[in-house]
Amino acid sequence: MENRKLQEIVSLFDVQGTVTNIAPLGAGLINDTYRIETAEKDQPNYVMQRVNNNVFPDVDMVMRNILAVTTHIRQKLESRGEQDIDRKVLTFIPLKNDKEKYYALVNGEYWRVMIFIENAVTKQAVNPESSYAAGLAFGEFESMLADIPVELGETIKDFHNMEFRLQQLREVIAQNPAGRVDEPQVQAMLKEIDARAEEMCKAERMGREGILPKRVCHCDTKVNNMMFDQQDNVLCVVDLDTVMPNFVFSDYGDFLRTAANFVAEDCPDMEKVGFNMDIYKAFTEGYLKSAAKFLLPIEVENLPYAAALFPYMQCVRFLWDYLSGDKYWKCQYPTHNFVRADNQLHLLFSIESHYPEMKAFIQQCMKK
Ligand code: GN1
Ligand code: MG
Repeated sequence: MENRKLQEIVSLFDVQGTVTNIAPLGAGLINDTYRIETAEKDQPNYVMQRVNNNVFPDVDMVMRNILAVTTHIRQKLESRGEQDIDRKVLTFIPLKNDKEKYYALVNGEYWRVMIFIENAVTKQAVNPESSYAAGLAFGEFESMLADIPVELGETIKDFHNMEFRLQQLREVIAQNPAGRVDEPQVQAMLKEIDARAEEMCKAERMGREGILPKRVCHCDTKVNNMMFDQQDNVLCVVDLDTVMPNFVFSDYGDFLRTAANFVAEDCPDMEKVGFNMDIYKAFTEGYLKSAAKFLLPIEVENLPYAAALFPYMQCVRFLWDYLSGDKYWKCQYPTHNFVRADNQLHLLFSIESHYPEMKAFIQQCMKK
């Protein structure tokens, strides 16, 4: 996008200092992100983002959620006497002419600005040490938000609702818009999906029975949604658009889905797909260290289920997109979505084979 236009948009926000440079930042697939540099040494640099309104239909709700969450975390950090708070929680900047408003609507596009966290890095992959740190950080994030005084909105409706995702799949099977339903590999995959459908929807059932609560969760707990300092300590959790009430399984399960697979989620070599128990153990230990104090027994007991649920759900979602004709995820080749779905199914197989070991490890952590 043109620099002049970006300059105009930044100028709507209450930023301090003189803007000297604007350059694209990162490689996010959903939002467009820019780094805003200011001249003065004692003024912060900023990050400016265009929020993807197709994925997030209610940007006002997204920003209300984010403000509630960052304000609450900031208060917690202050009351604990933490130093360097601007690097430990995101700081959003209001508009110049409306200090209550944290986004600008310009020509139908939604923009927001936050302080750039200096000397921080993101990671694309974890080792057991950073996985432990990530577990601690996401558990701590949920723990700090356990007593948030406002009810957050659901920024993507039914985002991690397994019953809904299966319903979507059934609908696309009935319509068969891409003519792919009868492919033998699709039919074989559907058998595997059906065999587990009942079990995999148990979170929704427990929710209805009133025995499983929803809590404020991050809902996109990827490794690369955390900022680390130069010493590998987690500074803060970022990418807060999907923060919403959900079962805790979301954060635990989706992290492991992305971090504990030996290969990328679209690796076509299914023999290489598998669940890395070292990452699993390190993450689980960190997570339980900060989360055990508020988790209910039913939540702890079902963590292995959560680890299986997310590859299963992602398999269903990728297959749904494959059968829809690849409308949601960008594809590099015609069977890309099917390969992704197959990869997730193989990850699930591997997780299932580790169930007893996973359960034993959780019990061991809970005794500490
Ligand atoms: C999408 O764009 P990205 O990678 O952050 C998706 C996640 C999926 C993921 C699978 C809003 O996330 O739920 O797990 O792709 N986000 C949305 O690659 O649908
Ligand atoms: Mg991200």
